[in-house]
Parts: sequence; structure tokens; C-alpha cells
Amino acid sequence: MVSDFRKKKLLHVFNVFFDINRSGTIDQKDFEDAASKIAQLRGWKAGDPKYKEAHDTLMKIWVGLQGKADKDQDNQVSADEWISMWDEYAKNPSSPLDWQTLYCKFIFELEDASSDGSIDSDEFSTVYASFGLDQQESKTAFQKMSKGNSNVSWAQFQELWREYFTSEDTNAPGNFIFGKTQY
Ligand SMILES: [Ca+2]
Ligand SMILES: [Ca+2]
Repeated sequence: MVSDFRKKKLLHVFNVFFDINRSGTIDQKDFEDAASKIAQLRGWKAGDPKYKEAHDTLMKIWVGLQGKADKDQDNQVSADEWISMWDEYAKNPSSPLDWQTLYCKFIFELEDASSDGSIDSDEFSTVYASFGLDQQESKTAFQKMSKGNSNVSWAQFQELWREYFTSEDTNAPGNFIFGKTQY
């Protein structure tokens, strides 16, 4: 059983970061849309190698996600399939699936616009605003997850990430890693 609290966190990620076209399920089209959204955010034109790299990574993530989560093989990952997959993850978070590791790194690198190995509040909230979240709320979320520090390192990010998907503690700093302050 997944608690309501964890379910709300999982559905936030599902709705905002994966079901980009708000169809109610995740499929390959959402990943095409995510690649376009990110290219627009970073100002990459079609044909830019960075665009191609981001697109290829997103497609790898989709193939990995679908392979594991799409139990009924309808080429869509439903909210229920999504929640069961993350529940499996939470039982053994030290052995993530390849796509989960890849996605964590992808988001961190996307947020680390200056590529200095850590993210700050502006980098964090700019990416989340491009996904439709309230930028001010994302800034507050950053303060909560960084416990008032101005930067979050890659090592800290991975720990916070794990906490997001596993913790039942409503005060855990990892709860804020996807830009929302309340569940
Ligand atoms: Ca969709
Ligand atoms: Ca399915």
C-alpha cells in the first residue's frame, strides 16, 4: 500500500514532469514534448547537438520507463502503473532502475545551467517555471530542501531525490525537490 502522502508526491511528478500533454497517461509523445519544452527553455534550435543529446536521453528514459512500468503493454504508462513502479523502487532504493538514475542526473544537469556541479534557487526555479510551476513557490521549496543554503550539490541532490520517492515524513527536505511546498 502506498500512503496518500506518497501517492500525492508521485502524482505531482507524473502530472507536471511526465504527462506533459495532460492526456492522463504517459507515452512517447510526452517525451517529444518535454524535449521541445527544454529546447525552448535553453534556446536550442533544431539541429543543435545539445538538443539531440537531450532528446536521445529522454527517449532512453521513456524506453526504460515503459519497459518496467507498462504492465498491460498498451504503450501508455497509467497513473496506477506509475505508482506501483515507484512503490517497487521504495522497497529497495539502493537499487534504482537505470532510467531512474538517468532521469535524476538529467534533471540535475538541466537545473545546473552554469554547469558548476551545484544548483541554486534561480536555476532550480527557472526550470520548474518552464514546466508550469509557480516560480515563487519553487524558490520557497528550494530554501526548504537546501535548509537555507544557497547551493545543493550533486551528492545532496541524489539523497534528497531518494527521500522524495521514499519518505513518509512530511518534514523531510527531499519532499521539496520537485518545486512544490505542500501536498
Ligand atoms: Ca500524456
Ligand atoms: Ca499501460
